[in-house]
Amino acid sequence: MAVEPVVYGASERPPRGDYSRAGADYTCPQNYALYTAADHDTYRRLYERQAALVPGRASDEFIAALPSLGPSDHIPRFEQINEGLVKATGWQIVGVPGLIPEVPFFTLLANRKFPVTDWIRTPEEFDYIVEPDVFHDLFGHVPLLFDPVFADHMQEYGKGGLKAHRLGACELLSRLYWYTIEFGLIRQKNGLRAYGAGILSSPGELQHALESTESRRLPLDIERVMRTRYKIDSYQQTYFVIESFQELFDKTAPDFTPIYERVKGMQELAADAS
Ligand code: HBI
Ligand code: FE
Repeated sequence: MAVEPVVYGASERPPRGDYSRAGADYTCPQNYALYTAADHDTYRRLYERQAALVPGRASDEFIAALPSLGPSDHIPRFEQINEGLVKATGWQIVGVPGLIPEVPFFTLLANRKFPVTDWIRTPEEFDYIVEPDVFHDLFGHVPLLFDPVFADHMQEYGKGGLKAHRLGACELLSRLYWYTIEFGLIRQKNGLRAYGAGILSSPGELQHALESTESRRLPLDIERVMRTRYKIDSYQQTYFVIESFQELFDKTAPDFTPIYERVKGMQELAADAS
């Protein structure tokens, strides 16, 4: 069954990836034969650059789990990562042709399946790409799925997303995803660290998020997050900080219905609101 591709955020470009490969749940097997030597080399170079930057900047749990991605000199096979991941937290990664609509996305998360785009950026896009590619998803998102508390949060987020869809609150909930799972910061014993995938997979933002004096860093406040707009193609002007993944799990466990109602009646905040 051919499924409609989806365009994410404000990117005008048509979505990348071959959606004719996707099933009704939008997943597709990792097309390993698709990768060229240049693709494997792009992955190797991206991994090498980020792995040199994450010590002292990424959360302890990320550093501990990074080796679970397996070899760094070529694009790993998803089923090899899954051998360790399923044992660790019951999660598995599944191939997708790219960004997928919110309900299939939330449904996969609610079933402990993380969608990983299976194509990789071109060498010309080495420094920046709008859509998530296999490097962003594997390097940015997958290591923390090995952490039990974070893994539980991700499944609850998926369940919450299906509820938000029923309530017409997906935009509000996507801000929570953006300011935590994509661009979240955590204060740990050795200092401020990044846990958001968008930061961890970006050389520039990994330094900007922790060192920039222009950006503001606020304690995680769900209502404030849901009021705050975000930009998808520039460094964040606001970061939200947690003290532990348990805090993230606890703060996002309650039923958000009353928060959605309150926030809908409030003034939205710009990404750089003080
Ligand atoms: N699809 N493959 C993929 N990966 C994502 O991270 C993703 C998505 N679709 C929608 C989406 N993220 C965001 O809208 C979330 O806030 C739901
Ligand atoms: Fe992402």
